[in-house]
Amino acid sequence: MPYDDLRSFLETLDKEGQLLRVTDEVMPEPDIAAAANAAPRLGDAAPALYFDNVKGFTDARIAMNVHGSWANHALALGLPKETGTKEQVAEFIRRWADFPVRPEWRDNPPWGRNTMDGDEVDIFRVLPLIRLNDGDGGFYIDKAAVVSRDPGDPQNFGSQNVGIYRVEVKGKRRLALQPVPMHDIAQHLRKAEERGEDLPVALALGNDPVISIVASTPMKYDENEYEMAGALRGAPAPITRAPLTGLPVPWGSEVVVEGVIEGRRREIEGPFGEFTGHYSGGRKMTVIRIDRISYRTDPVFEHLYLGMPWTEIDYLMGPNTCVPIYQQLKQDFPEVQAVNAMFTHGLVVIVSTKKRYGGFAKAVGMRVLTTPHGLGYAATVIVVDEDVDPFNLPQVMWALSTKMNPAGDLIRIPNMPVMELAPQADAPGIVDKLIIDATTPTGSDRRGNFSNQVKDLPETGEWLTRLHQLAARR
Ligand SMILES: [Mn+2]
Repeated sequence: MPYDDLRSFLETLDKEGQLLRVTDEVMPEPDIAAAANAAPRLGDAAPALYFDNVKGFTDARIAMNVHGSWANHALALGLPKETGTKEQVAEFIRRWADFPVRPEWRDNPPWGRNTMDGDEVDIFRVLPLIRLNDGDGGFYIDKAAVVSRDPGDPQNFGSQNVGIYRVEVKGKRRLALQPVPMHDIAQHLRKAEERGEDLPVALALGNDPVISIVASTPMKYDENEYEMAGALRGAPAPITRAPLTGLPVPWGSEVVVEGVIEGRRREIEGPFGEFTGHYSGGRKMTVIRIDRISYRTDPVFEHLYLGMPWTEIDYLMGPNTCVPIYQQLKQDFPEVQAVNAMFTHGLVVIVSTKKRYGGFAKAVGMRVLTTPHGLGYAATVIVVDEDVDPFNLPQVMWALSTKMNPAGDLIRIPNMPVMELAPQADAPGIVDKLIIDATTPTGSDRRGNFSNQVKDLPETGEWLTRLHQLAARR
């Protein structure tokens, strides 16, 4: 059953025992971020956190860690909370086939009831802002769906974009936003600046959980995120027009912030503790002028802690990073079996594949590096045989231990693009990339001694079932 907004999802999490209400009074800092930092360590069924008794605020409602466990991620997709990681990725792949599903336009969004315009805009009166990591340069908004359109092709629904970017609060009506050059909003901004224009944007906060998933999915430039949300939800995504900019925004959001990225203006933003487990320093970033805020009468501030993995962001961006790379590889290489790009947003990618001929696995590894996401993220690609499960790390380690000979299996490609946040890059944005071929050589590639691989005994599968049954009866 799809959710039309954050609240109905929080209700389901509550019913499923996946929402922990912290009712004791807490300090805004460091308690809320520290609790969200700790929450995923409760394991695969870690709950979301809900705070409404925050010292110094009379009217704060803050939801943290909403996507921060495999159980919550499963519920977001409408799956039973026990659904395993691999099964969730497999189901994601199946639903991807339904793309595109046209959204449903609705009127009277619940966030239309309260507004602030122009000089009366004060974001501090709407959001109970808190800092996340102790070295952050300020308050951040890091889970908003940011909507923009291509200024050269404004009517094209496909090239309209919904993405999550880091946003720093700089003042009552000023924000800073980081557009990574590999992301769609950077292309929109470049076109606007070439025309000497500002870029209108809408930031939707507090959303149906599938909106956050599609907004952080590396889709192709002309693929529309709402049409993917419809495929993942199994029902059209409810959207509406933002009143000032006319941009398509989720109907069910808690808060919608509208304004413009001011063309050709940059100001210092940061530092910010990032998903890489490292801080970015202060850098010159784009500036948003807020012209209007619309919000529900009792808005819930949905926020996300990130830092040393694993945190909520690793669950949020896990399956949705694997699936597009899998789909894109599969178009040219149907031999590809599975892709695990869940580590640090795919800075490492593990691919299992059958091989057509000698050298094939290396070619598959090269292709990963030129997928839209691979260009900016994949720094290391590990390729394994089709009988190795990329989600089973002991199996991957076995392949690395026994199949990989550095003499012929390490391919290093110098001076490749990577997002500037990658800490290992010496000059930010440029890194050497590595393909590790941990597959069994085949065809004309005759290296190594692999003729006698031990196989499972034929009866092992039968015994696994039998042992499960015996163990369950104990
Ligand atoms: Mn896009």
